[in-house]
Amino acid sequence: MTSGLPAFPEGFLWGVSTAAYQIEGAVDEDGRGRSVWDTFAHTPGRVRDGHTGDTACDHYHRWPEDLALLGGLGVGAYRFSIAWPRVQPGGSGAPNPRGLDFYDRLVDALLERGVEPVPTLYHWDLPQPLEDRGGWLDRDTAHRFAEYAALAAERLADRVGRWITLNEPLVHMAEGYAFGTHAPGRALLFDALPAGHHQLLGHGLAVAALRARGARQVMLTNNCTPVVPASDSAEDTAAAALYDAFHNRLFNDPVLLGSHPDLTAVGLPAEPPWIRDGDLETISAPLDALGVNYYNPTRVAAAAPGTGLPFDMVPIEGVPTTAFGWPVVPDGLHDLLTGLHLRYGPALPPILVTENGCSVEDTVDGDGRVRDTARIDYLDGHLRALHRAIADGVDVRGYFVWSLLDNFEWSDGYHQRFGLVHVDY
Ligand code: IFM
Repeated sequence: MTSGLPAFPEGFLWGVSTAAYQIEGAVDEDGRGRSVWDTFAHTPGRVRDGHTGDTACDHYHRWPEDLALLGGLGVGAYRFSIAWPRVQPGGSGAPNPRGLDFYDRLVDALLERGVEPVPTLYHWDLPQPLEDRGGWLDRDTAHRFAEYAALAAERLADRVGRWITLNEPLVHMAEGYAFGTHAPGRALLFDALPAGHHQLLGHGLAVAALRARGARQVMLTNNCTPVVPASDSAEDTAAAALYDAFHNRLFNDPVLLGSHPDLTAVGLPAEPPWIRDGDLETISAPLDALGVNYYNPTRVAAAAPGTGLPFDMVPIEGVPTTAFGWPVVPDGLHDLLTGLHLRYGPALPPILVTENGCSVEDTVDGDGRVRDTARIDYLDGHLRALHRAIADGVDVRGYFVWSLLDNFEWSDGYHQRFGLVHVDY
């Protein structure tokens, strides 16, 4: 990975990422409440082979070993997520001190190693009692999220400077509420849109709560993809623009521009009733950085009959794919970053690439080692593309690999290995 890589700017932040439900396990310990993922994973047929996060990588118990592995990588930062149901088991009210103690110890141990802790407050593990009251479809969840953010900051902001509010609200809305392939498993198609807006509102309210408690840098992490029309026909081009509006602009425009993309082409209202006066001002509070997760570009054609969707995602031909079947297109990272720079201009804050990586079917050699050539090639290509984007003027300040460890890959269970470190489950 390092041979011949060009030099990155002084102070560039190198890190690795994980998320609570994907690695922690210990779902019944120290007063943790249930989350939507506990419910979903224990519902037959929802997760491949019935896998759950009950034990995951047992990070809740083995975190000192995991931090030793992190130390061995020489990274400057570790992005992890705080499990809301550990901090507020019922999703509201007084904090559970034992839940906060876990992250308190983790933060101290990271700082002792000279590694910057970068917590994400929400990586999809909504406390089940909040889902029972409507989850992210209910506007009140945004207020509950800000209350939880305040509790986390009261305990940790004396040592944690950089905070991420939400991870990939698009993916949570789409997979969790529109298609039902993730928790909480609702399949509402366009009726899921309020779940996206309420997450962004929660983000905006949390920004203020975090800053009031000493957070120095606050960010949101969005999953972004460069969208490529399948042909230059007017139909494919229009479908690609629509897909771009849903995947990228729906979550970047409100935050960076204080506006909402036009989705009237699919019959949605120009002024959606779930967006109330003042919401966009709250949501567009200036950020210290934007977190960008990149995996692959998306090729889009005009709608295919019978899907109920206004666009069709079609394969990108002639490129390698990951074990997940995702196309490997390093240039897509360059195109994404330069595209954001062009689209948002001065409204774009510095960027941290908060996730990038690939799943690989690792094989452990006779000597116990994984010779991870496919992953090394993937990272090498993406780092070169990232470097080119910086050379082209995009202000990127850091890069985090997904993931430190192989872990629970949501509805694919333990089948996709994204880790720099191989886990023998
Ligand atoms: O594992 C996920 C992560 O939780 C969010 N971003 C994408 C990763 C790979 O699918």
